[in-house]
Amino acid sequence: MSQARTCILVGAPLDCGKRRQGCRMGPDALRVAGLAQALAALGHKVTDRGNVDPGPPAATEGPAHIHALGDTVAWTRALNAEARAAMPAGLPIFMGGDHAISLGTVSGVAAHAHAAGRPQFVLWLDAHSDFHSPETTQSGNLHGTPLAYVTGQDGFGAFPPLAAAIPETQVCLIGLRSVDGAEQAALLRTGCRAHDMREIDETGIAAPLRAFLDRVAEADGMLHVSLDVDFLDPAIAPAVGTTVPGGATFREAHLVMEMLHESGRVTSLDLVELNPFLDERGKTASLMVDLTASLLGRRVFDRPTRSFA
Ligand code: EXY
Ligand code: MN
Ligand code: MN
Ligand code: MN
Repeated sequence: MSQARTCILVGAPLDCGKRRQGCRMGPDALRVAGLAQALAALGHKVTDRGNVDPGPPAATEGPAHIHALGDTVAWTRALNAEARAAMPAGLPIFMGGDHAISLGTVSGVAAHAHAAGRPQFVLWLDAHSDFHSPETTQSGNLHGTPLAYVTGQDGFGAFPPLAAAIPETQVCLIGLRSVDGAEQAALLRTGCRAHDMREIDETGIAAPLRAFLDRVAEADGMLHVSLDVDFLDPAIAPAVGTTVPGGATFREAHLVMEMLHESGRVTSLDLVELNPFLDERGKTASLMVDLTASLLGRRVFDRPTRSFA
């Protein structure tokens, strides 16, 4: 087993980034599925900071069709502060809650990296690009906006100003198969590396990931991984409200996590969109735990850490 880490579990039962409810049960489902025990069994020190309390909704204005804007702004402030506090203490694992948690978690880790003078990179594992702004979203669901916010796109005036926007060239998306027109246009204007499942079908999932990890290593970067349940194929991970057929297979997902472990670059993690109300006897929650264990070093056969630089 490689270096023991201090893993800091943070519950973020945010369930207001969309209308279908259930993600508020995500943190406890991951706890019941044995996340802490799986990491401790690998030799890591695990602390659970409980669930974040976002406080009252923020008094804010925004487009009328946006769902729960005040609540989501309050969550963003609270999770940004939680991320800044957790980063110096170890590897924070933010347990969602829907993907709107990343408005706060990713902006917080980016603020920490900026203060430390380190470049922040983001790997977005998701069927969706989550690259809408409150002005471009048709659904009004803010879980479809976090990556646009943390890279400094326009339209987030209701949200806290960023301490540091993440350069789009330091963002890699893998697993895409549901991207709206406005998101495509916005992504094309940026330097984000966006890899859809058609490309993965042709090249395999390792090629674009290895190229990205080489860049993180060359820059001596910090890497935040944001894992949305719907990155995975619905057949193996049904417990999410936004399933899209043709997702990552069990082995593709574990390969990604194993390569991330071997890179030695991961400094923070989101586990999002788990809706236990839609699960089948906990199989999705258990898979998310197993994938996190692979990210933290679980192997059939131990192998030297391979440098990607
Ligand atoms: N692009 C669609 C929307 O904006 O509503 C779907 C977004 C799904 C977002 C989930 C969290 O990944
Ligand atoms: Mn997402
Ligand atoms: Mn998604
Ligand atoms: Mn820009």
